[in-house]
Amino acid sequence: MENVLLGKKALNFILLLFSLLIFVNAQPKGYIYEESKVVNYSLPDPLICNDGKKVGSKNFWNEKRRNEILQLFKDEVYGNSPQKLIRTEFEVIEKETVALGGNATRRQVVIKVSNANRSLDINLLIYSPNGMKFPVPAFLTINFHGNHTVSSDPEIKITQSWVRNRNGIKNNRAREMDRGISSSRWSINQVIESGYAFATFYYGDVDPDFHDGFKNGAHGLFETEIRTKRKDTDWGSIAAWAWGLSRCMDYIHEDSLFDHKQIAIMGHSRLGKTALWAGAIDERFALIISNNSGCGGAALSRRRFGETVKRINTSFPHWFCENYKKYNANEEKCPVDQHMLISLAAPRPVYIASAEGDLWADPKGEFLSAIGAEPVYKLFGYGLGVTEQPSVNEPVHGRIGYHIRTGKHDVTEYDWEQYLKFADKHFE
Ligand code: GTR
Repeated sequence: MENVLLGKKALNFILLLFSLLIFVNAQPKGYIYEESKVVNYSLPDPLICNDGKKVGSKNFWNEKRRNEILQLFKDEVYGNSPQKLIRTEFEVIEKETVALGGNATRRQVVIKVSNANRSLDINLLIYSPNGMKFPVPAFLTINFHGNHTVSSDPEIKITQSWVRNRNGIKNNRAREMDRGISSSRWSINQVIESGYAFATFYYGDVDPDFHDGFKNGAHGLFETEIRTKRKDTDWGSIAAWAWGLSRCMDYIHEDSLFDHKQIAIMGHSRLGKTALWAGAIDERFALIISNNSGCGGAALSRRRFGETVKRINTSFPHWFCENYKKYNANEEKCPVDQHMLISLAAPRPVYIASAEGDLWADPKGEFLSAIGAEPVYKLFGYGLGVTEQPSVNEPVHGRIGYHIRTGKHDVTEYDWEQYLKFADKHFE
């Protein structure tokens, strides 16, 4: 018996070593993955104004400091999105009251945004729970590969927008055979069963994710402006995707299906960065969820743990504004760090989710951002509820929610279970 137990232990140990090896190799080389190698840094104080005044009340925060921080993020990190009001039309192009085995009603809506002779179509897919009293709260999400990939439902329209060449796609066109390939990331049935509507759109409808000098997508829509040269403070792609979330919210506000005061937004990875920025600039979003958003999202940049500002600006030169490149290997000169992005969500509930195997996104740095944002939440009488990073799979659901789960960079059923509990708790 003892031998069997010993054998089992040895096997588990070998398996652990093996998965550690795979995991270590999966992270790009030459970056920091150990806490002992993190440089000393000090964070800018979200409660000290540009003129040195200390914020002591929520009114002072709302009237002065919040705007200062927001403007710093616009000018130095994500860029300023156009304020111009342009024409937005909505058309429900399809509706089926017996979807997802009868539990839901499906709607597909085209949001057409026009400026002069240019226009852009955002395709919003909505499932709403059947047999519920309306209006209902909802999760508005942004997806990576097209609406047809979030579920195997054969009626979902296939995107006509540019898609990444991956898994055998060669011509940047979406394929019929990819229906449902990302469904493990979207617990749509659980969302519906919990009494929420689920809405999603494809990020490539808003801005194709490659650097074309800001000609296509939402940037291209504003090309007709007199401006010929982009400014260093102009919006990048993350700001464009966030702008797309706001255009979907414009539609949601017109539709009596939705409880307009209970709309949560959620995104993963680069789209988790997007969800945080959208929540900062558009206060209509009542709850904000960042899944494994990492560098330029929830993680503190000054730690230089995993992905760095220099690396992200080099791999993805179109995501942020030009000014952000000033902070390549120079993070301490940036007037903001990402805890201040989280603070812009206050006093709304915000959730930061990390994964143990996602060192590239710096789970500890994501947690420390939550801690760094807490003084702002405290002005409103709210907090996170812990002072140390919780153990894996031990979520905390204060007004700031946080968990680190086992597993890799991904969205899982476990993540969705937490988001649903968190929304249940905070959407009374
Ligand atoms: C990675 C990038 C991350 C994260 C991720 C994703 O390549 O380094 O910042 O955004 O992509 O969006 O999947």
